[in-house]
Amino acid sequence: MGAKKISNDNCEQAGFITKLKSEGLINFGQFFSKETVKRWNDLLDPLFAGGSDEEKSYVKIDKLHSLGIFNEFFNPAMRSMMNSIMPDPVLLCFHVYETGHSEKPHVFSESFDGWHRDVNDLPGLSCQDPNFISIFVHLTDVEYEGGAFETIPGSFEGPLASEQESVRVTGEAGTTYIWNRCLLHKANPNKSQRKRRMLKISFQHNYLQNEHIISKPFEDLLSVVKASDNKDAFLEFILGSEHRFSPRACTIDPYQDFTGSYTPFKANSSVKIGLFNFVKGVLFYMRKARKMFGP
Ligand SMILES: O=C(O)CCC(=O)C(=O)O
Ligand SMILES: [Fe+2]
Repeated sequence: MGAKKISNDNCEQAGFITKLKSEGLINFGQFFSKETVKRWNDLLDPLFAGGSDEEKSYVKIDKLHSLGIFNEFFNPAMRSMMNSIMPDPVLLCFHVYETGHSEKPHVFSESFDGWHRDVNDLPGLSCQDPNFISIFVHLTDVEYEGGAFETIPGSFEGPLASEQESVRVTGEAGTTYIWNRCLLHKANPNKSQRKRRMLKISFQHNYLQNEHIISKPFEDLLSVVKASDNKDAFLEFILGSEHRFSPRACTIDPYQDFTGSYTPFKANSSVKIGLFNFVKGVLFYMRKARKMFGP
């Protein structure tokens, strides 16, 4: 796929974008049919079998691909919905997880009762714009006390305050919604006896730093998809095929040749890194490399 120019044109044509910008949350209802969800669950059941009632467990992207769920998820409606949000979506998460009975939220339970934002500081980007998106698909019915995801519409910035109105997303299996990861949100404790099974995907612009897309599971899957007989440029792109040069690869076309005049700077200094900062830098990259390539 060639370089694409980043533009908001397709965003403006899609009616739900205005709502997504103001509230940060859109419910698409039964995006996937009951039959589809049942088929996916039949494939997933054996992989989730066993484990205690409290346990949290995952089926990861490679497995979901080999089961056919990955390809089926990206149906034409899903592709056009994602492309309406941004022209250059790249994944950072695609997995199914189950959360069992618990008195505490399964993430960030130590902070403000589980309330958190996934992304805070976006130099140069507006939090309200849909730059960091997650899609959730309930694979089990989720009731109010069944570990429902909760968020505060419009809470892109500013502190958490008591009495703010929030939405707990309940709904039958197949319920699909998208939300801006800059919103304040939490996972409620699952007080029911049923495990909550959720399909989660997250995506963001190709040009943004993305450590996930350069991790082994994603890179391995990109190779598999590239080797497939059915060439699929969309799947290759969302798996980072254009993200190859650095974590900050940019696919924006140059506007035009710059013709204005400028004065080159003359070197008048040099970089000096003290031993302390050098060692700190080395340790930082060693830790990062271990995280990326380690066991
Ligand atoms: O599992 C949930 O309901 C929410 C988890 C969460 O905080 C997230 O996916 O960012
Ligand atoms: Fe989160």
